[in-house]
Amino acid sequence: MTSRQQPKLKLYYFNIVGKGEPIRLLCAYAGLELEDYHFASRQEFQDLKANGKLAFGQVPLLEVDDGAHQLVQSTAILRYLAKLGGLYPRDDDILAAKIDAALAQEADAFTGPTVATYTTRFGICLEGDALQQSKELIAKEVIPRHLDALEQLLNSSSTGWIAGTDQPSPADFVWYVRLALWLPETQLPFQKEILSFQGYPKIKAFVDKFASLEAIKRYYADKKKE
Ligand SMILES: N[C@@H](CCC(=O)N[C@@H](CS)C(=O)NCC(=O)O)C(=O)O
Repeated sequence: MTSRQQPKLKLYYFNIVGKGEPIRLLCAYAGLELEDYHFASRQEFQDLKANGKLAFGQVPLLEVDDGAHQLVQSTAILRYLAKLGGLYPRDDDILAAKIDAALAQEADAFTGPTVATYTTRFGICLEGDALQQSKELIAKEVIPRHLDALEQLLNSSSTGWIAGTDQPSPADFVWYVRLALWLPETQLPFQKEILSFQGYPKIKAFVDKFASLEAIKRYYADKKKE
């Protein structure tokens, strides 16, 4: 898509992977021009919040056409961008529901790790042994259970993409970032077999296939030069 055809897009987020990276990667893959704005400080984010620009007080925020629209919630943003870029079906409700389910499943899978990492944000008072015990349960039981389910899903995909789409869908961008970029950085006590997807050949193939996409390789090569 050329810049003349597409709305003007500006992403506001921190200079971290988090919820911003799937958005950046989807734009890179779909050829959507995106201004990737990083807050210079936490105060700048707090100011944006105080100005009422963030519907739920959270980022990422995608500003469309110089403030004509302010979109929040990363999965809503991803679906919007994927529609612009031809990566989300507009006339196949069943396929769309499968993509949505894979997106929702990612959120379910990573609720535990997210809460255990950012306890106070969620009003959870776990600490000490109780927190450690939770982290171990998440790393040894919860995430492996979700990976088993993802492995099954990929096993039934004829394309190697999670929802069986011909091209990567928003679900693939979200899962890739979680599996390949977020998981290895967490402080949860994962066994090294999990982090290298041993016993999950389809997940390993998915991660490798995604990382080998020309647009994704180019995106990271360009980033290195910055
Ligand atoms: N479900 C939301 C979660 C967004 C979220 O948790 N954003 C964090 C940053 S990664 C945030 O804005 N936190 C508010 C804060 O730090 O005060 C999404 O997917 O966009």
